[in-house]
Amino acid sequence: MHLEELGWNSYFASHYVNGTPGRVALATRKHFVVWTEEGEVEATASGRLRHLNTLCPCVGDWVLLRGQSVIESVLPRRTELLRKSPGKGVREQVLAANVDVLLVVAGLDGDYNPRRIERYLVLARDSGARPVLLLNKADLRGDVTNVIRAAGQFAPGVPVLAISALAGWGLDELPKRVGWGETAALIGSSGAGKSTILNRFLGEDRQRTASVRERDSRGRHTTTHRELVRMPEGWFLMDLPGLRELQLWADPEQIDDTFSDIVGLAAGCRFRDCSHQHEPGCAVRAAAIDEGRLQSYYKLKRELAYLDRDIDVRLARETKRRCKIIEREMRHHSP
Ligand SMILES: Nc1nc2c(ncn2[C@@H]2O[C@H](COP(=O)(O)OP(=O)(O)O)[C@@H](O)[C@H]2O)c(=O)[nH]1
Ligand SMILES: [Mg+2]
Ligand SMILES: [Zn+2]
Repeated sequence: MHLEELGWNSYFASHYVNGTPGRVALATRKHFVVWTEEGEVEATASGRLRHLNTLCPCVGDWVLLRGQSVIESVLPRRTELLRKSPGKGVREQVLAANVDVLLVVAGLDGDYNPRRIERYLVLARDSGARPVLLLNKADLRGDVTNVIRAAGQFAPGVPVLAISALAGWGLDELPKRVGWGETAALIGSSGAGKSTILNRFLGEDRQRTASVRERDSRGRHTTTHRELVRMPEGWFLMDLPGLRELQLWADPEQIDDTFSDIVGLAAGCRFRDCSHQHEPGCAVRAAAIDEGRLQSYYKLKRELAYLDRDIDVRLARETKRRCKIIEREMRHHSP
């Protein structure tokens, strides 16, 4: 298989040094499945790489292999899906690399929540991928046209598709959004229907996919790992399962793209620092922006501002610690 068929392009070529280029199709803590021109190989990370914890290979990455099975380096990523690592501490977690189209899946059932979708859209925008909103379980709703129209309000500029993965309709539109050699990833709350969508694309015919490693008793693809799956049309699909919480790790500026309607209106407020609460001449109030959406905008802004501050505090602490170590070592070595 040619590298281009795996998504290789001039960007990655410009960073090529030496070794065998390959794409990480599946990553666990220590083992990697890598696709190369010669085929699929099982690889491990080199000792050097394992000690640089920032550049741990993840699914979607382009890597350079030494010999047949040692990952020597990770090529710079074109896009990077990040979230704040769950639990205590201020740390980022890379969910996937080099995703071109991020499919934000939301189920049109009792769990439907525009505020959560906004959160995923901020992540998408920050990653550099193109977002597409998939409103799944449309079979449960009679008023799909209205739902799509409403989604257009809180997801300005984002293509919205209503689909039913269960009934199998609406999905034909999807491959048209993803170019040849491009990679799409499914993201969204548990239960939204991501696995059902992936199964639809895999179809009954198991030959459709290059690698299906895990199947449950009913023969369905069950994703426990994030894994690249190649579609016969030449694009890639990846499920990002198991995100029980999505804490953002993004540049606060990135919020503005997701809330471009509010930002656009705010330019017309009388006061430059308008809080859009009770000020006279407030264009945001005048436009009667949905209150929930406005609050969501503030909440995400605050969240990322706090994150920024925490990162600064942590960096300061880390720098201080390093300086102390260096000072101590210098004292140690001075005659
Ligand atoms: N009514 C309806 N149910 C669906 C649809 N897609 C998925 N489901 C159901 O929603 C549940 C969760 O689906 P799953 O694909 O496992 O969600 P995931 O957690 O996002 O992977 C399952 O019971 C599916 O059968 C759909 O289009 N319509
Ligand atoms: Mg799933
Ligand atoms: Zn205002």
